[in-house]
Amino acid sequence: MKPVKNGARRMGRYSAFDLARHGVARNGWPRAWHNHDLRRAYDVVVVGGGVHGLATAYYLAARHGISNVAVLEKGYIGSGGSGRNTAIIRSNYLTPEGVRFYDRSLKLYESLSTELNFNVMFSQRGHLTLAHNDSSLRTMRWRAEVNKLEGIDSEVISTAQVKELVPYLDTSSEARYPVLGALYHPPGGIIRHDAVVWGYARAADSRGVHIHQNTEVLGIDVAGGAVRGVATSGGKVATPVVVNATAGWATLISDMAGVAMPITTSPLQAAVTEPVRPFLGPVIVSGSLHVYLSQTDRGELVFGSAVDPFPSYSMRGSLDFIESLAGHVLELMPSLAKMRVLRQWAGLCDMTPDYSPIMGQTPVEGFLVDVGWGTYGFKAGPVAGEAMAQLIAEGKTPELIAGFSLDRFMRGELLGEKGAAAVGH
Ligand code: PYC
Repeated sequence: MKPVKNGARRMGRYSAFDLARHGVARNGWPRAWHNHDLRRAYDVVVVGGGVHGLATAYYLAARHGISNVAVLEKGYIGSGGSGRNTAIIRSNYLTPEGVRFYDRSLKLYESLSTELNFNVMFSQRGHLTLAHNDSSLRTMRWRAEVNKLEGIDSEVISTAQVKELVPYLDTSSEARYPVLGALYHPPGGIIRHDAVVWGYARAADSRGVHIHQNTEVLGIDVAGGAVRGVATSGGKVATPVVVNATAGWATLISDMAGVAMPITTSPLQAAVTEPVRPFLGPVIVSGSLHVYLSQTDRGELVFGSAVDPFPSYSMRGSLDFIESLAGHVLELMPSLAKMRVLRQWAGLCDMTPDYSPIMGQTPVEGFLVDVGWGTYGFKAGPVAGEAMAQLIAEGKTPELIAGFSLDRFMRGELLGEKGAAAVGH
């Protein structure tokens, strides 16, 4: 394969012959994104090379023609929350602001493979949130009504309908936590999270964005109330705009600009089993049992749980977690008893007081935030990137994120999205 000279060739399709040839060649694949020297100045510096940061950079270049942009990532791209979530996409939230926002993201995900010319493997297999008691059934009905008013496909279904969708689920009345019904959201599903990160990175790179991996931000230079630049492990960079698009390190980066964030950080653990024959259609969530599970295209079962009950920066799995998670999974599907868990991991969740993100401008001119995603970050990547890019390009906060501003905590106008959480917090 000849060296890639321009973005057009890289974005082009490969024939089956190309795929076979690259598959056996040792160094045959062209690089999807490139290494660059750090420029001394950028128009925009995005801190965090996850889906939020990369999407922001991509939309800045693709929609607004702003491509003198650096994405700074202290590890490798997708090594934070973007590679450590359970890749669930849905928009069946509780507040109208949340529903509208996540629905825009879902719509962007639906066309993302075409937009990026990269298969992100979005599988809209439906999403079921089980109700095991009257109060959760009431919350499901409430959510379904808000969803329908916002035009979202979402309804409460009966136990018999749940059984039809998921025959392996124990829906008997003898179950310890009987299933009384569920909130059914057909457009929800799962996606290949690495592909989303790589797709945005490749498309941003081909439009001139510089992606700097292994480049840590050490300080943010603020003078006269405005951002002037960033100090990094690769040297100093001048810039009038810094976007904090990190998770786990959101408070640390914001502190560098002198902006305090009402965020605490807790790990969220997840695990994956060996692959088995496809048997599970929709994503299953049980808030009461603190568990959600789905089957990947490769046949593995992915399980997740509630956030750990204490703040921590640990990204290791614990025995405690896997024991209680396995117990709850078996309460839902006793037939999984012989499956083996292959791996477990944790991602960091930045929790805000109202379970909603903090997005937009801050008291420091040019210092913008896209943080505080709790357990909702991955599914919001495209819309967050789109909105942040619009804010930077037009200098005006888009309506869709106006409710997520930092100053809502001073005004006491909190949003209350806890009832839409997949599991308890
Ligand atoms: O909000 O769907 C969700 C979710 C699942 C796992 C973490 N958050």
